Amino acid sequence: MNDAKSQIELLRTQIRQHNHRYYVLDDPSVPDAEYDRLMRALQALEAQHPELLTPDSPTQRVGSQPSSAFAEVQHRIPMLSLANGFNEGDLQAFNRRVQERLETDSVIEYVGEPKLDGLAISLLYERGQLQLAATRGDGLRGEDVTANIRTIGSIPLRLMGHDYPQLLEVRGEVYMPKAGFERLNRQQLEAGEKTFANPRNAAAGSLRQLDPRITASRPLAMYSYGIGDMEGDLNASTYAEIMHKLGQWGIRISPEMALLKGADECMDYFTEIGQKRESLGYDIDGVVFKVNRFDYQDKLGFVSRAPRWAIAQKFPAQEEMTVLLDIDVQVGRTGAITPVARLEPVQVAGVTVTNATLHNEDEIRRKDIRIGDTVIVRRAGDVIPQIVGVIKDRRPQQARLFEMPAHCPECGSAVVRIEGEAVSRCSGGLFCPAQRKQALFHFASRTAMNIEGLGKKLIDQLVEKELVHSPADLYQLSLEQVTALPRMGRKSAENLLHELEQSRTTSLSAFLYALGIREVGEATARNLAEHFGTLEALMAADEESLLSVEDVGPIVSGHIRSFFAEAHNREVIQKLREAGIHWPAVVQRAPQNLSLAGKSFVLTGTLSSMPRTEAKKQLQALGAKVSGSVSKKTDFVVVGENPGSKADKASELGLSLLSEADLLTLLQ
Ligand code: I6G
Repeated sequence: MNDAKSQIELLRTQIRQHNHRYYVLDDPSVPDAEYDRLMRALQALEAQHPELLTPDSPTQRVGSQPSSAFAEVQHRIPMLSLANGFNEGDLQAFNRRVQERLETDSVIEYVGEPKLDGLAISLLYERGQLQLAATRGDGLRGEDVTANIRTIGSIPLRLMGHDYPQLLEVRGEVYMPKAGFERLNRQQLEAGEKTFANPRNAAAGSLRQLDPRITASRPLAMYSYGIGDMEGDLNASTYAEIMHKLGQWGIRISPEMALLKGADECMDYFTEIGQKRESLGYDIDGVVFKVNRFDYQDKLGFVSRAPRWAIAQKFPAQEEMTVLLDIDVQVGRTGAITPVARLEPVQVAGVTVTNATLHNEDEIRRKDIRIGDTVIVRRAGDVIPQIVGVIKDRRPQQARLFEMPAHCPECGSAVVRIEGEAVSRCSGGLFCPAQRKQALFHFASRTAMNIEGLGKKLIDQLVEKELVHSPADLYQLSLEQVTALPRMGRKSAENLLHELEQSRTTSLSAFLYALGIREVGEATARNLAEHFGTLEALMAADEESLLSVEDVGPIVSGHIRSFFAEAHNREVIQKLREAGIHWPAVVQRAPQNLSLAGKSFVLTGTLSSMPRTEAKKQLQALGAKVSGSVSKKTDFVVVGENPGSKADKASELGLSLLSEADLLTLLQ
């Protein structure tokens, strides 16, 4: 019995340590299989000795049954809100107010942290055990979501160490990482369930589930931003010290937290976090600055339920409302017809947005978007603006449903939708000028034939004047023809012909990519070139040999075969080669001789010893495959400084993470 007790305690300690490394430090210490073994051993022992079961056991995260409602919780100390700042003036004014109230001219020390776009939460620990978790609610009363919060891996059921106060209320923000959000929405779509408009809604919806088993299946996480009530000794005189202690007790705190002197350093930090925003792996809507010293915080006090010692400096909103004026369609390179929303112009994150992609017909139906609706537009970083939802209350009576046109608006060919595919396509192929223009634009792009100066406008003119029908025609253009184009000087025409001349020397992989075969991106083109060595061998390849190429499955092999089976495509290739397009012989590698053959890598974050492109080249030279996205097939993720969401995803999938030092050892 005593033996079982100590064995159970040992297993619990080990599992808690692994949880801490995995969820809190983002630094897994054992493979998933080992973790699962420990968990199963603990479950088995607890089943044999139910009298030894305790609520803080790592096996007890999903213990409770669905409830019919959440109980109300009165907060021991109100959960306040924060004053907002929207520009540098607001931040400078905040700093001046702080100095004036403190009657000092000295530089004030602040702590800066990203402000997560999630839900505020209060966690009550008594003698180190998690007793109660409540949402913010109206700040005075929230909802008891303890059963759900217990399912979140990054929230400890029991604090680490011994020097924590008897009673400690930890406050923080529960959020859903962007990678987890994308995955959840994909799963929801596949299951025919409703998708979430953004990670915040997904986090809120997941936390307010009456069945904790559903919450347990959702990728939620938490960062703490301070404490509420407390009984016992804390021995801290600054916010930074408290946050450090919380970290030691196993609570997750932001790795971006920084000590800053005065408003100018705060402003620099705000700019820095703004630049990092897209790569953080979770949504943030600003930066919070807090006066670090507690004696100063006490002296500053509160005004209308917000502390005078803190400010939330906001980024420009990424979501705004506007009216959907109409839906047009655009024809892409492969004939895909994409509905595009025409919007009443609206400023989103500092840019005027007039169009947004609507992806496909199903997406419009699923979101129940109608022409005339008031919609929510989201623009994040470089991402094309999206319509995330409709405000149904504002739907006018005359709002209309969208209908996919039966004929291509560019060439009049029939629009077809293959069963099982979400995309509708123009059946006009390269007879459709829109497809031709897009194909030429792709052919000329930097990572394809790299024909500088051959942009969209020039391609439009060449196609409309019927000078160019296929990429091969580009190489037949004369100086007179190009000079005669509107707004084209002799010098520019000469430059274009020079660029075309230069592009005649290329590589097999760039040429394959330039052909624009469906779903053959740069990496697949490279794999095909290395595998087959010559264009002739690839053109003659049967399905079996295509399937043996890395990254090529039945769909891609089907696209490749039907591309080369098309007489018109073979003719264009022939003409291109006659026009002098050539490449050096491809050195086919013997993968079995290479130390990293068959291993797949993903690089994330900044490397200090070399650019990522160089690391990629060196890994590929050793036979490794370097991919841009993390999946179950990834063997190693190399994590540099300030890694992006790929590192989060890799941790979630339990993949092996390598540091830059590990990478250098491998390359040597
Ligand atoms: O809602 C919040 C987000 C982040 C906060 C907060 C915070 O600090 C990083 N801090 C306080 C003090 C409050 N709300 C009230």
